[in-house]
Amino acid sequence: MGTVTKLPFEAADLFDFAASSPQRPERDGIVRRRYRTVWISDVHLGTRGCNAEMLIDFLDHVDSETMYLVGDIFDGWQLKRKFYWPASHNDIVWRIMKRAKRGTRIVYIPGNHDEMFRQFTGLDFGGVKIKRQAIHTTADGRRLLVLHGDEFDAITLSHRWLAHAGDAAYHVMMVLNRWVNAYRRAMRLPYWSLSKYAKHKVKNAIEFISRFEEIVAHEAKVRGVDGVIAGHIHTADYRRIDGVEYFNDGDWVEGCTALVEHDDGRMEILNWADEIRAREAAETAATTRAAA
Ligand SMILES: [Mn+2]
Repeated sequence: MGTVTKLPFEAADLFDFAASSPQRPERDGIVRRRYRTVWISDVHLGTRGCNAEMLIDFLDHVDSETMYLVGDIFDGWQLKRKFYWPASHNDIVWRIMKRAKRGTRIVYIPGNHDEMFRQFTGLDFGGVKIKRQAIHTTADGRRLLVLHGDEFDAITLSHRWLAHAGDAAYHVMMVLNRWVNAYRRAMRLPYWSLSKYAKHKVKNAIEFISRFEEIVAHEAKVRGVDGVIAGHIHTADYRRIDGVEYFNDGDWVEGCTALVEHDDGRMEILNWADEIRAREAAETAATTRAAA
């Protein structure tokens, strides 16, 4: 009695994340990658669709000087209908706020599902700056317009059919359909049109995506910037359209992707499921080597 139990860490250490340098293992052995910039969007916190575990893993392994939250981070529409808020969704908000506290510049550009935050445009919440749009300058001096993308819905949806026939997904579907029905014939089952079922949806989706990409790129051209970064359509992509760079950081519902900028201005789309697989394979290999 009378002796003070010494904790294995200083309380201040818990908040001393700024001290961690690039690629340096932390106390828990996690190597954190460091990028110049990270863009994520379409997390849809407050819905069952949100892949929170995957995003938590991403946030635990990736650091950046600047982080853009490119809209639809929260899903206010769903939350209003049916309140759904598991602890993991809190963990994400907490991790982002913690990042702001330890010095990451965070810009939050609300989308259409979290439009309620647009009323706070220009304000700063504990280091998270809320903006309607932003211009990001890369390390090599390219100027990129950052926006969510729903501002083009009216135009995208009003231009219906822009036949991008001969697209790969459609043809794969046709081949698949033949196989399915060859099998069904062999099993004496009636014909069932997979392609007919999917054709309509796939065609419309592809038309919508390419239309969206072209319209957003056109806006960038009009604005006189070198490129544009958007979210909204849940389709990660990099394309050069009419002399303008088009980036989409994807989503954390299905794709689980982020867009990152390396220190030299090089851009990359990270598919986090692939990154986890690669990490686990490397860990297994290391364990096997150690055991040998
Ligand atoms: Mn959206």
